[in-house]
Amino acid sequence: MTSAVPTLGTPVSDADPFCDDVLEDPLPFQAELRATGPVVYLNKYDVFAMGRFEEVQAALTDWQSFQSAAGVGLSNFRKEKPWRPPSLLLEADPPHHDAPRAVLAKLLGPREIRRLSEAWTADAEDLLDQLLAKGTEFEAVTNLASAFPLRVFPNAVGIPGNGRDALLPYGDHVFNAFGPANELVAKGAQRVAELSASMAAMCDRNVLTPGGFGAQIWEAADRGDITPAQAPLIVRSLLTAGVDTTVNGLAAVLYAFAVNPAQWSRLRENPALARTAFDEAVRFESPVQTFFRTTTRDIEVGGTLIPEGHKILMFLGSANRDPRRWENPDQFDLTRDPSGHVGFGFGIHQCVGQHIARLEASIILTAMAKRITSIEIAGPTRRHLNNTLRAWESLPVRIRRA
Ligand code: OVV
Repeated sequence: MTSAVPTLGTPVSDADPFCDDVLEDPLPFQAELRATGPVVYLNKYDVFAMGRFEEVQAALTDWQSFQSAAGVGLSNFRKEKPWRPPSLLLEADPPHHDAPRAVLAKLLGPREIRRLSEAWTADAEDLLDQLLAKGTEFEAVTNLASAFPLRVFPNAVGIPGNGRDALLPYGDHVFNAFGPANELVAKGAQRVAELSASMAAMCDRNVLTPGGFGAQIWEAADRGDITPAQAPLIVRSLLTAGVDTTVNGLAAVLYAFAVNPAQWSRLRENPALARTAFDEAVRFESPVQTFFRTTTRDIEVGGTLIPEGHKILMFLGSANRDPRRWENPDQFDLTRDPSGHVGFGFGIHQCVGQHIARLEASIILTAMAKRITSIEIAGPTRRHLNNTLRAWESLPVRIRRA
């Protein structure tokens, strides 16, 4: 392996941000990273890391110097063959990035998706009524945080019933694969051929329901906005980036409320805070913890010269907890303005599905606020370890009905 010689004076760390202990609880590592410096060289992976808000946001903004086309994981696509055909959005830069991005931005825009509100509200109310009819204690990851997105999102894309089981495990593997080739990746690799085949089948024009996002992506190809070869990969992006993320975003907000009962009261008093609550949870937990970039030139950041062609690991979760940017960053607080967090990224690659995510979250939270006076943790919680996601395996909760 070629190793960069970090500039004299650049702090060096031997820590492994992808080891189980850090994935289980990344906050102590991130506090140390921020304290160590604006840029820290990670020996173990030969990458430069950024943990402070200012530098992370600046790097995300400067896509010309910090490219995505060499991959946004540890693997450098200039040197290593990607394990799957690269995403036309996430793993691309202008100009190639722009047409796929424009197609999705239009389809997933705040006005375009309003038409989904009514049906999704009915779905949320039905799901909650059925769940609460069974009792006041339940496991909230399976029964709520996963159940709601899986009920509404695949239908909105227009994918058939069979194959849906692949969505969460495929997404889990993609997010693992952004990290190093550790045990988590090895475990996912066992099923990857089967899961990739299911995903590809769902992106086929012939199976997509008319009127859904998937069919509309193909119609964009008919218009010539994108090529027919691009269409299935753009559907794949929607299905890859749209499920595990929203599931863990919802799990994050449920957990945050369960351990901050005063904030739940605040939401009950003012359900219009549902959107703020979700963004505050995305800041607080940062379901997507990290992404890499690759330098396209020698560039100086915070006194460190980062050589061209190097991988940079940006800690979105750490930036979202940086006390230089946020007052009491470790508090989940509905009175703060969380806008400006980098939990959805920043700049030209900022999450194109964020309006869908906010719509799902605000609908389920609003329906919950009507029905539930309190929510608390009712047993041992369990994290789901992933190289990129801050995820939950199990959240047993006890609620009180209104
Ligand atoms: C943001 C994100 C995560 C994972 C996959 C993709 C995007 C994709 O475009 O495939």
